[in-house]
Amino acid sequence: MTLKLYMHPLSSFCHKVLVALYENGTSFESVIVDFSNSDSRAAFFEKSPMGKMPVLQDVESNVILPESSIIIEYINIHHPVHCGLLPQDAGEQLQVRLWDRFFDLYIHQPMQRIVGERLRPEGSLDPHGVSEAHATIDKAYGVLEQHLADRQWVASPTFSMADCAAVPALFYGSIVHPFNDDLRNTRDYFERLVSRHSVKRVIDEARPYFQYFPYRETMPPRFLQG
Ligand SMILES: N[C@@H](CCC(=O)N[C@@H](CS)C(=O)NCC(=O)O)C(=O)O
Repeated sequence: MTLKLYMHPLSSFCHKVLVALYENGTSFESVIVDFSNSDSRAAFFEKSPMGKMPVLQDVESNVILPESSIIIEYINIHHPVHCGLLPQDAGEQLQVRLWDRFFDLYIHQPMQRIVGERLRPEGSLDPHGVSEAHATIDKAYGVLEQHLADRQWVASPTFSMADCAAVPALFYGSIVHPFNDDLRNTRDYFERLVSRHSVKRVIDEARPYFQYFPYRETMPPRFLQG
């Protein structure tokens, strides 16, 4: 198999790339990284010096790439099957990249900050950082709600890389910072996302691992039970 994805089924940034791979119909081998296993960890750090997943390895062309957005762009260029995750038009591409950044920076990373707090030892808690993260997500949900008023997908007429970025940001984001009743467009958009085959498949594959998610007690039963 020419493409290997180093990943973990619970990892939110891996979900973003998995959605893209399933949407595109790309064949790949997944290699599960286990940070608790020293051999798996050491082998992974050789490929990803920052220790962040996902990482894509293209064995045939000897390319190793971290960063979810860059991996999706690489697949779009070098392994297109059904791809359309980045539109042809340069102006539309910018919109896709803009909204991809929006989800990663203003919802996904603050969500990680909130989840990470539950993994910190007693003396290292940072409630101020957590409340800043909640405030950032709150602001971002407001911006998204307005933007989605007349759109089916967030950045282009068809499902794009920006929607791939939206999936884990809103999936885990809605658990740690639920949508309030005013966010109708955002709720409807989220339902459109989770009803796609690619997204259902990612959630199905993650389900056995949801028991390890620090906020599992607030996960909606429909995702826990399938
Ligand atoms: N900017 C990176 C973020 C990747 C990232 O934060 N990955 C998390 C898993 S969702 C990770 O590897 N965390 C391990 C760690 O920080 O030790 C991307 O887009 O791929």
